[in-house]
Amino acid sequence: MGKIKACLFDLDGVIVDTAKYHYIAWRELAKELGFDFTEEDNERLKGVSRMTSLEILLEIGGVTLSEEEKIRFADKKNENYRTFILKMQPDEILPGAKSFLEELKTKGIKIALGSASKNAMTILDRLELTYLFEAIIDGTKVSQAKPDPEVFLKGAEELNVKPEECVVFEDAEAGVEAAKAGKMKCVGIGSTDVLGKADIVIDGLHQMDYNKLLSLEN
Ligand code: B16
Ligand code: MG
Repeated sequence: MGKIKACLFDLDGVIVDTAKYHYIAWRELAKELGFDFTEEDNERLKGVSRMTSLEILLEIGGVTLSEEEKIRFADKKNENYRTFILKMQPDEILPGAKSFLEELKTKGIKIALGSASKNAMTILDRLELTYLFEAIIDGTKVSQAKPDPEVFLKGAEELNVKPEECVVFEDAEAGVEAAKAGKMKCVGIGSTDVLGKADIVIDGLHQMDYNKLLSLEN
């Protein structure tokens, strides 16, 4: 690759753990529909869009709904989920995330968000991180879900950099695939078993710094 000019970050699982709030809200919906939804089931929803998440949930419960009902239930889940994220505090930022973003800023590396969430702006505001992002590509701005590279390609475009100059940080397999499909370098956050296609895999952004980033140029 060329010189690294930008870093693109997924939100849930990379900068903050919103999965726990998604889980509570989906579990309540499942309960209302008459079935159990476990934490293990919730793993399947990470990085997946809201409507696809609902489809997976309904498949688990063996429930069929009309399109109209699906929209109503997805809205209901989102309203419940928002009561949690509206109470989020900056101390919920995952370890090392803010200091790494700040370090990138001082080194002149551009920063974008590339998330499936339609609530990304609210979350970044609650965490007081919005000012660090030059571009925010979220679920309201894309038509193709990861593993399609659209979300990251749009991020590169808004930052005015080439895909080859970007490094993506992702916790979901589909996100790693999206980065690779977009010809970007990728740092996986989580386990090598799931994120084996990433260039390197780390436990979290606390294990990342500018020098380690530059080592990806080679
Ligand atoms: P919303 P990411 C994803 O965030 C979550 O991992 C996924 O569980 C959620 O369904 C999706 O956002 C959509 O979220 O309902 O807020 O639009 O990992 O892409 O930052
Ligand atoms: Mg994620």
